[in-house]
Amino acid sequence: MAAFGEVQTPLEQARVVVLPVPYDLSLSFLPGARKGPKAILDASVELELFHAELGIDPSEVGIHAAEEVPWVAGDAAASHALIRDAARRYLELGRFVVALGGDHSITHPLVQAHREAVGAFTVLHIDAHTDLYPEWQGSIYSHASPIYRLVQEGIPVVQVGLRAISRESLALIRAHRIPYFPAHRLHTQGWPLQEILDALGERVYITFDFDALDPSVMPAVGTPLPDGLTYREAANLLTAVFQHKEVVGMDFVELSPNGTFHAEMTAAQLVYHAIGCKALQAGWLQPEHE
Ligand SMILES: [Mn+2]
Repeated sequence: MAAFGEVQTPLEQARVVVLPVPYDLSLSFLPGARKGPKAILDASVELELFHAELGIDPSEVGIHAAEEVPWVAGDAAASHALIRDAARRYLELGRFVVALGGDHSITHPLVQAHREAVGAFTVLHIDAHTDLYPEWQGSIYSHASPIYRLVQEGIPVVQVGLRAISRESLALIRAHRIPYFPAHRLHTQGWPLQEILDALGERVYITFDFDALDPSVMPAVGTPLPDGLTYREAANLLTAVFQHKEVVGMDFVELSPNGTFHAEMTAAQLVYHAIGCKALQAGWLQPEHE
């Protein structure tokens, strides 16, 4: 039986559902993100459950690792519908859903499910790439396109950590006035955390592409790029967002295991950190220190 952390909490008693989405049929460069969810779950068993920085044991909220969402070979639309339906099922039960990809295309059906279940929010998109391509290799279901699809649907987006920004993407960012915080700005001018928070609405969905992290800390991604975030920068960003916003859901995508176990541990630790932040924000747990 799969679990996130050492303990599998039954769904009835769990506040958090970790939803594995091993879908990577849209990947353009290096496939392998289908192995991401299992790698994160496997690594999570090694986590220290007490989170000293947060002063809580986030696993005490009750974490249920759900069944993997299946996919339909050769049918991206049908696969995305299965992802949307799986997320909606847990959202309708009032659970906080943490999806593990899988490639970044899964964010579109996940955001759809959250919009239907919990209403409006801003999407905080943390990534090396803009994912603003109208289509890629002929498909709107590509992992290069999910943010474009959200923008087209009028969903507010804030982008953080970008390093690969095409001229076309930049034109789109400007045309739609998307608040964006490229890595070169963060690393030369310092983190404008308040500006990022101000750009977000009161309710936020977080989509975290592991290639937002620097390849030196996160080598196990399909499309690595230098000048990425440190683990601490990513953790601080998540902490700040949870402290000031209501986070309604999140996904962590594009881990493509490559035999470097430390990458999987890093991914599991960051997911666990975010679950802990949610536990504090929701008042599910109280910190043991102040
Ligand atoms: Mn990316």
